[in-house]
This record gives sequence, C-alpha cells and structure tokens, in this order.
Amino acid sequence: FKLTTVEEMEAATNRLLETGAKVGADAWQIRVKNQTPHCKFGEQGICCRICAMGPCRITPKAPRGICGCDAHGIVGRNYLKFTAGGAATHSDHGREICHTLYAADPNGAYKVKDPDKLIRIAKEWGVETEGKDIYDLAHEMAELALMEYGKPFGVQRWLKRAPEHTQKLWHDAEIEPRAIDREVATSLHMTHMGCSSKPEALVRQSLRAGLADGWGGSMCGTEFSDVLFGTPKPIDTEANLGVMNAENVNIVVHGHDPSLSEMVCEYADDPEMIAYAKSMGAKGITVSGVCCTSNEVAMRRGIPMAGNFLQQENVVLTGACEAIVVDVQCIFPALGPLSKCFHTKFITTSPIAQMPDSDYIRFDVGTAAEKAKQIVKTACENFKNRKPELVYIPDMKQKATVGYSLEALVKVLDGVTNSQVDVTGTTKPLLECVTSGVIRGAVAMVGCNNPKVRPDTAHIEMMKKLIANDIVVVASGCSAQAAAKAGLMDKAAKDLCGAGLKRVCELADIPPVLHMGSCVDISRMMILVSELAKDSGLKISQLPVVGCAPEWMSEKAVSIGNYVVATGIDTFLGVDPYVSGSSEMGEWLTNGVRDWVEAAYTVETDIDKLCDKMIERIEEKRTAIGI
Ligand code: NFS
Ligand code: SF4
Repeated sequence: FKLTTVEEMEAATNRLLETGAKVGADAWQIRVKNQTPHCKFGEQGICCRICAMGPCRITPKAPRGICGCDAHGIVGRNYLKFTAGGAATHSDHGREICHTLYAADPNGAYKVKDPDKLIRIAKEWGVETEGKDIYDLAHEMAELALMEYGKPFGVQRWLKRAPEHTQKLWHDAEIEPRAIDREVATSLHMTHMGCSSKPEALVRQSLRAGLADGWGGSMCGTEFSDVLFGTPKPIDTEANLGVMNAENVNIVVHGHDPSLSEMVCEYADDPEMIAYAKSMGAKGITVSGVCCTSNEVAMRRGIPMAGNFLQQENVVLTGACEAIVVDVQCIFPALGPLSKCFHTKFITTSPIAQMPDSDYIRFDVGTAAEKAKQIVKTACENFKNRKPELVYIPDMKQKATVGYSLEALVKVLDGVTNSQVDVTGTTKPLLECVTSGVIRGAVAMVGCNNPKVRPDTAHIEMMKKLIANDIVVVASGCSAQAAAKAGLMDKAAKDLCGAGLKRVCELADIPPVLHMGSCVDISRMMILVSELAKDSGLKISQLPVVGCAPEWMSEKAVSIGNYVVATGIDTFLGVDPYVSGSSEMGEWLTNGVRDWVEAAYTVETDIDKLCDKMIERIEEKRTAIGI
C-alpha cells in the first residue's frame, strides 16, 4: 500500500496542462499569476463599497470612510456579509431538497428510500405518524421544513438536538437562529449603510446566521437527502482522475444538489442508455464526480470521485469528458471557454447557476427523469466527437471506503468496546476509545482547496500527522476528496496510524479518515458531537475534538466555521477570512466569542504550526477533563 503524493498529482496536472496549452486553454494556474499580488485592502477586509459615496478604503491617513465608519466596522460588516452569503447558499440547497421531498411520489422519479428516518424525524418534530401513508408524511414534513425558512415566530426546530447546555448558551447569547431566511435578511439589513458598525454585534449575528445554516438549512439538506436517497452506509469506491475510462462515455457530475446527480446516475445505469452508448462506439458509460455532488453520489452509490475543487478543469483537460453536468455552487465559469477547446459539453441545469458557453438543460423535479435521460443521451452522442489525439487520462486512482453517516458510524464502532454493558446504538464505544486514550481525539477536516495553499497538501499532510498521533479524522467536502485521492480512505491506510488508532481501525474495519459526506453534511458532525456530549455528560467544548479548514475559499466555509465555533468546537483556519485589517475583529473571533460559546477560531497560515496547535488543543482538553 502506497499513498499517492501531491507531487505525483501535480505531475499529472502538469501533463494535462500541456494538452491545455496545445489547444489554447486557460487554467487557474495561469489566472492566479495574473491576479497576484492581490489587492491589500481587499485582503485585509478594509475596503467598503456598500454605498455609492465610496468605495472607501482605510489607510493610516484615512482611518475612516466618508460616513465615518472605521476599519473595525468595515471588516465586521464584510465578515457578516460573507457569512450571510454562505448561509444563504447552503440553506437554499437545503430548501431545494425539501421541495424535492414535497414532490416525492411512489410512481415518480423521486421516492422515499429511507422511510424509517422520515418517521424518526417526524416523531422528533411531534408529527403524528401512526397509520399515515409514508408519502403523505413526506409531503407534510417537507412543508413543515419549508416553513422553517420563513416562520414568523420561534427558533429552528433542529436546535433541540443539541445538548441542553449548548441550547442555553445560544439562548443567553441571543444567537438562537430564528427563521433561516430571516437570519440572512437580518444580516444584510445590519450591514446596510448606516446600520451596525460595532464588531460585537456583527460577530454575534455572524454566529447566528451560521447557526441558521448548520442547525437549519444544512441540516434540512442532509436529513431529507437521506430520506429521499438513502442514509449512507459504508461503500467502496475509487478516487482521482484515473476513475475516468477512456473507452467509455464519461459523464462528470459537478455541483451540490443530489436531486440532479442521483437522476443522472440512475439513467447512466439504464440498460437502454448503455446500449445507446455502445451504438455510439463506446464500451459503456462511466459517471464520476467533482466537488460535493460527487461526495453525495459516492456515499450512496459508490460512484467514483474524479477530484475536488481545484481539479475541476482537469477532468475536461483529459480530453475524454463527454459531458460535465453541473447544478449549483463552486463551478468555475472557466469551464465554459475550456469546454470549447475540447469536444466536452458543459451542461448547466439550474436557473441559479447559469453560465456563458454552456448548454442549458433546465432541470426541475417535475421533469427530472426526462431531463436526466436527455443529458445522458447528449453525452453518448458526443462520444464520436472526441479527438483521440487529445485524450490522456492520468493513470492515478486510489481505493476508498466512504459513507460514514452518523448512523453508519455508530454501527461500525459498536464492535469496538471492552464494555460489558449493552451500548448498542450510542456513541459510547467511541467515547471509551477516547477516554482510555486509544484514540486521543478527533478532528473534523473540512473545506475547499485554495491556490493560496499548495492544493491538497494541507489536507493530506495534516491528516497523515493526525492519524499518526492516534487522532481520528472525520472529513467532508473537498477535504474528504483530497483524502480519498491520496489513499487515506483506503482501509490499508491504517498502517499509517499510531498503534491505538490502528487497532480501532482493525476492530471496526474502517479507514482512519472517515468520509462523512458533502459540506452540508457537516451537520452530521454537529449531531455526532452532540451525541458524544450527551452520552458522556460533558459539554461539547470539553470534548477533545476540533474543526479545521486548512484550504478553505468559499463564503459557505465561513458560514460553516461560524456554526462549528458556535456549537462549542475550536476551529482552525489555514486561510485568513479577510479580517486582518481589524484588531478588534481578530480579538472577537479568536477570543471574545469564547465567552458566549466556549470556543473560538485560530488562524495560522503555516500549516505545520496549524496542525501542532490542533494536537496541542486536543491534549489540553484531555488534561482538563482528567483523561
Ligand atoms: Ni464545500 Fe462543496 Fe468543495 Fe469548498 Fe465547494 S465543493 S460545499 S465549498 S470547494 S468544500
Ligand atoms: Fe464609505 Fe461608509 Fe459608504 Fe462604506 S458605507 S462606502 S465606508 S461611506
């Protein structure tokens, strides 16, 4: 067993960029150079353009904008706007899933695949389930969930899943999220010209908007995706560009909403479509994924992962991609012009993400089957347009076992206990591993790639160090894909662990880095820590658990950071969220918020140091509770 190194991945990328150069393609590696150095004002968050008296930028000579706002107010508002963008995005994805659930039909494209989970959630929400048709229940629950986005009174239903102590902290700090859309709208209201310029208030609302995402919109996204498409269970798959198949029609799904990718996978598997692909000269159809939608279909169907965020152009550069089918979020507009250099069809599907140089096949729940079929057919028909001289798929892939939803995790860890008591169905076996010191703690590795960090290096190097130190890693989003591409989600990676974690991996038959899903699935991690706290009688903030986004880039990632911190988990960032221009904002985020939620941020761009600080924090937490 051997990990794939970042150097090997970079060599493969360079080879693909040569193809790109041949056909005159642009690439992010080139555009980064054109954009560097970045604007210093923007970098420090001290540029304001929220009113037309500006834009104003803060310098020693001009310490205030025209309205009199200082650096702290400007940085604070920018930070809150950034968060609101992320909360809106995740939550709107969640909303789409609720609409899909509302359209679920036993004879239609979307079915209820996990009725037990639906009933469990209905009971949690106090909805009568007895004698009710499962589809009636689905529609009722979907409507209730949609109400969470705009209800005039009260706070998010999902908050009740948190330990009482956490709920009290949220209540006392006045950061319990009300209606999801309201927290986004309030954030935009607060950041309007002439509203809030006090960092404390802006940070408080940032946490609240984040919580509306993680304990609102994202949780709807995760939970109801499970109801519709099945709750993930451990499943084998493969990762990296080598999963594409030169002899087959290659369809790459990219984006976030499983409503689209599930249907594309469904039809790509249809014998009629496979026969059609053969009639076009291919041997079959290979669907692979990029970004979070890839995580979704990998977790539920074992669909291979072609790569993560900064690898999206690479799939086209293979010259073997018949169609890259996208829905929303994290899609490079670059894919339009890039696809024009090849035979690739760049198919956009969502009114929310429309891009030049794409074929727009509008996808909606009502016509899902028909449109998915059309997309697969288009890809098959495009096979004959391939230019064989441009085809090069790097022979690079790793095995991965994915699909560790909370339900699955609890199940696999049940076997790993010395305890004589019956602990089935709780997190107690995991707690026992942690308290005995066999596992020192856990790190939630999440987030994107960012050219500011050598892509994937931070994810991979940190994970290697953590597991060698007997710290188990749960991963999601593009971090999870970095792990899978390197081989860290292969069960054989247990050999890279310390003795304790290795033993646990053997007993539970798991890899040391556990794939918990897409970025909306970070809500799974929130439920996991909540269960750990309840089962141990500790506060979430006392658990030897931290969060880390070493290569993050998106607004969504900041929203996530805010809800992870607000849930009581110290969070470590490898990229600064444009706050260095304000000492006060820095102080609030890295220290001040601790008074409200018992956790805070650490920002450290030196990745080695970042990792050491996490390990240190985990050990501090262990000492503090006497384990
Ligand atoms: Ni998350 Fe998913 Fe990846 Fe970053 Fe984008 S795909 S929602 S934002 S880039 S991890
Ligand atoms: Fe300038 Fe104030 Fe307007 Fe911002 S709100 S652009 S700081 S005048």
